[in-house]
Amino acid sequence: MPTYKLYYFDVPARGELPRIILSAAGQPFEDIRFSGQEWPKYKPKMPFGQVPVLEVDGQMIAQEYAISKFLARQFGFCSEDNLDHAREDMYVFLSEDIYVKVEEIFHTRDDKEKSEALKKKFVNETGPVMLSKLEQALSKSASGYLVRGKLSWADLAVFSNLGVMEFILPTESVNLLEHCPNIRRNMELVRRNPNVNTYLKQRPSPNA
Ligand SMILES: N[C@@H](CCC(=O)N[C@@H](CS)C(=O)NCC(=O)O)C(=O)O
Repeated sequence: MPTYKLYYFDVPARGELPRIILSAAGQPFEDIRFSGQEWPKYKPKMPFGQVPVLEVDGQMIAQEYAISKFLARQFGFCSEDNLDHAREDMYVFLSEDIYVKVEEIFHTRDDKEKSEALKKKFVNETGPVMLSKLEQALSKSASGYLVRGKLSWADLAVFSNLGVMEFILPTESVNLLEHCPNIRRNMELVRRNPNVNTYLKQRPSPNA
């Protein structure tokens, strides 16, 4: 049985999808969280000098989506069918596009004017368009899941990436998701998954 260690800062962000996939699988793992002050101690040990990094039996894997796809395959959250697999990826990377916009707003927070302009554009233009595509896809799903009528890494990625949106832009996210009942239902399905729910209850509160 492989052993898993996940290295990331003590915030959700890019470490959260791997943590959620491991948790959804019911797979015990060492959740190695650190502060910005502690980071220089870890950085030289990471393959690309960045995190998240997954250590599997001593092998270090970098890049959030390489880690997440490996874990999704390992634990049955990826379709074997090539076309369904591409459809899962399509939603994973749509949620990543949303993540990137939100991350940009967060990273420019010290430049109030720039950050506010980016936020305004996201809240009024890009965000609603991207969310509407997801909402449209989910409105056709009887099960509430994105692909194959069952939980896949696409649902977990949406939950994780939109969770970051809710964390960075709490008030704006309530308004953005108000008209997206099917996204809210999808996220609720993931939140109520017993393994995910256990993880969420014991997850340390983020210190962004
Ligand atoms: N494309 C990489 C990006 C990794 C990345 O930007 N990691 C940041 C944290 S989100 C990091 O390690 N920053 C510290 C540093 O670069 O020294 C991924 O998806 O994993």
